[in-house]
Amino acid sequence: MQKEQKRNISVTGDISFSNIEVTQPKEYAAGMPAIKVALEHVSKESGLFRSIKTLSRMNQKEGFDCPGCAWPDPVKPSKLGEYCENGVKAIAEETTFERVDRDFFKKYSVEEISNWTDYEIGKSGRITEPFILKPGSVHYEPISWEEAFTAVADHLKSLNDPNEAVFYTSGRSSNEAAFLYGLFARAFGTNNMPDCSNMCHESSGVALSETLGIGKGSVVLEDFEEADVVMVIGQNPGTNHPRMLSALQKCKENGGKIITVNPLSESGLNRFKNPQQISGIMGKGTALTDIFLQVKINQDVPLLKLIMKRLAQRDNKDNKVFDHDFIASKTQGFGELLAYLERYEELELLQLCGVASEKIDEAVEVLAKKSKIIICWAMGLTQHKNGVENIKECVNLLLLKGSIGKKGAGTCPVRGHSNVQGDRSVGIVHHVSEPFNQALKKEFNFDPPTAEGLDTVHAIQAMHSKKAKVFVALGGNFVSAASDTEYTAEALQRCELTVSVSTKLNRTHLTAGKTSLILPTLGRTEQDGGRFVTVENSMGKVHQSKGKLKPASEHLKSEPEIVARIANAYFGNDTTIDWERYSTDYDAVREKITAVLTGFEDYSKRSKGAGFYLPNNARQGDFSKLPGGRAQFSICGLPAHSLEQDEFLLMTVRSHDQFNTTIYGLDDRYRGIYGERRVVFMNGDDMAQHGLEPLQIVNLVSQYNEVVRRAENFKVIPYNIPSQNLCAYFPETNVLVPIDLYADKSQTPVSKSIVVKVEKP
Ligand SMILES: Nc1nc2c(c(=O)[nH]1)N[C@H]1C(S)=C(S)[C@@H](COP(=O)(O)OP(=O)(O)OC[C@H]3O[C@@H](n4cnc5c(=O)[nH]c(N)nc54)[C@H](O)[C@@H]3O)O[C@H]1N2
Ligand SMILES: Nc1nc2c(c(=O)[nH]1)N[C@H]1C(S)=C(S)[C@@H](COP(=O)(O)OP(=O)(O)OC[C@H]3O[C@@H](n4cnc5c(=O)[nH]c(N)nc54)[C@H](O)[C@@H]3O)O[C@H]1N2
Ligand SMILES: [Mo]
Repeated sequence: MQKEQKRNISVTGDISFSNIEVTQPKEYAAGMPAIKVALEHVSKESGLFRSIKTLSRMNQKEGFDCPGCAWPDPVKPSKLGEYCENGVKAIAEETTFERVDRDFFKKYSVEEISNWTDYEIGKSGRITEPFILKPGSVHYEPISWEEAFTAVADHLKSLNDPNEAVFYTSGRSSNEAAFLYGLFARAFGTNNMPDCSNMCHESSGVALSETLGIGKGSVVLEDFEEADVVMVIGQNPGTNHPRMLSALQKCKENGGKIITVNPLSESGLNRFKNPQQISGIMGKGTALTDIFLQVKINQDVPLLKLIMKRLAQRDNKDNKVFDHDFIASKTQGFGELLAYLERYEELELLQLCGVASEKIDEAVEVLAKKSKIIICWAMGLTQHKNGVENIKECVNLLLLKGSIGKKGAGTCPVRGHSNVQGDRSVGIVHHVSEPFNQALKKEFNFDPPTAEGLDTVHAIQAMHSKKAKVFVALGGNFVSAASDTEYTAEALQRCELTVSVSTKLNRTHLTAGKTSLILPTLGRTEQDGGRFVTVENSMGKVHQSKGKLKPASEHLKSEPEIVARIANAYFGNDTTIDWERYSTDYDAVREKITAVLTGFEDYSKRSKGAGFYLPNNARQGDFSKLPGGRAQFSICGLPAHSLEQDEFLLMTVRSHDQFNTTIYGLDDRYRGIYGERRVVFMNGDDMAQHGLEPLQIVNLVSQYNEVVRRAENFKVIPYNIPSQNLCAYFPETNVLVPIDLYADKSQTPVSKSIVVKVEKP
């Protein structure tokens, strides 16, 4: 037999430059330019009239949930529409007229497509029917749905052990699809369910579970109207959760203060012109941030320690800064925390965090007097070696102030994907939960596996060492989202079979296993036989989502149907689960979710309209399940960095024109970058010290344990960023993150503090 040729796939694509234009960063977010840019995107991709019709259904009670971020909808949606510029771009991307069909794959080989940029790959359009890439072949070919399901089933049957399969989930799947998928993985016999959370808010989940007894946030949207102070730490809502700016605006209008902690002064947090209000479009807008603490990358713990030390100094019998009643009745570890804070010198903490002492005093002054505090955070805290402790330190501050379990206060980990929280609630977890397993057993009469499964990082390592052989992805773009791109690509290519349930073409389809299948699915906006699905927003509210548009192709299937039919093909008659029925009867799926999980009573009915909140003990101030029945203060050490003079810490962030690995365009308007993504933001003094001119071309080089990794061709942009800190976009820089560099306990890749050198080519 002839030996199969290895496919020659590029993991970076084209790295040459486009036409860059640089301006000053913008002073405000949204306003007229946001409307203009949003309309340009929809007009180009999917036609203006069709889009306006679509947008009027978005985030409305009978409509569909925005496929962008997970920020909740207000109880009374705006008459001007409840969406933002980046939600509109997400819709434009999904409703595009472009198609990846038979002709496309006949014309372009996977090798050729892999040389395109991610932007060009994504813009090829919606996938129209199932495709297979056969061993040794470089062209995808059409395959019928039946044959595709049989192919997956046959590969799964050929495995020696169910743990040789990996079932990845990205957070856009509905609760129904995710529940069926988790059920299938467990019935098949594995807990290998890595998901995008592992790269995202896993650190939040771990920290919050250990301290407050629930891995989710405690606030609801209305809390922003009552909050005295909102701290926004390590998050860029202007770009990634634009509708959150309206909540911050309300907080300000009601007299609240906003404290921002970030290495960058992000435009969206400076001033907001609300595009849903005439005054926002025409006027000056609302100033948001009152106090900006420009922290150095990953030095939030020293900063928070300083704040708490100074609060402690002010706290005495006559002037109570801390909520001692709350601390005494609801918490554990207060004395230890205070004693621990004593061990640190002010000067050391000041030097580490890089924030001016007076600025910290301003924040302390505000925090001392106020008691309703919300802390919001996202990837700026989670994606570090000490990601879990970053969040525990935020919880410490909230507990000292009694800011948990009451109105206008609490934790707000701002979630990423629109249903990442729901997917986890209904069972996409690689950990084992004994009660969940027992409930599944009772309801479906099989024995769920009891061994811990693989998360993202460990699934990649298992595929790389050929311990795992089949990779199935319910959405997402695994190779570009994960760390160590070259290594991850190799891991996928070593699989016998890779399967992607996808709406659009992406690089993971190219870094394929020996055999690869693309199973095309309906997007959120599209009709699914009159059925609706359900999703959970960032604040734990579950509600329905119902697509309205004609599907991109008549051959698409819904995610629940694809999952159920894979299961059906695998099990045949040998199952106690009615897969056939679940493939189309989502009410029946929801009944099963009700049966195995708490909080989903009367599910189908309650998810209509405004939806319902899932139980949340932290919101109720109930810590009875924690040690001693109390919320836990934590002792957190300092992050360890000792940079050489020529080393930098690099954070990899999102531009204003992308959704994760989906690149909407080449502009990062708020930061003043147009037409180019291969840029690195650098402090002006550092540039002078290293003899670098604006727009000079450099390579970024990381070296961990002797292994050198390189991301080539970046233009240097002088920017307001702390010294020895750098910022560049993901996924271009994921090649720099070693696979084994991840956060303690949560195993989230360290994408926000990579040690690099800047090399002149
Ligand atoms: N339009 C759009 N919306 C999105 C997404 C998208 O790509 N596009 N992605 C979605 C997903 S999955 C997620 S998880 C969220 C991500 O939302 P964000 O977390 O806001 O996304 P990032 O761009 O990673 O931004 C991280 C922010 O943290 C700051 N930061 C980095 N390191 C540190 C640090 O050490 N300390 C502090 N204090 N700040 C730091 C950065 O300067 C930046 O402002 O957004 C979701 N929404
Ligand atoms: N360096 C670095 N790396 C990071 C991050 C970072 O900040 N820095 N952030 C991390 C984070 S927070 C996350 S969440 C991950 C994201 O990781 P993923 O969720 O895996 O990646 P996405 O780019 O969101 O996935 C995009 C693909 O999803 C598919 N898709 C879109 N809509 C649907 C749908 O409705 N159904 C289905 N089945 N498929 C659909 C499309 O084919 C599209 O190409 O990346 C992580 N990686
Ligand atoms: Mo995320």
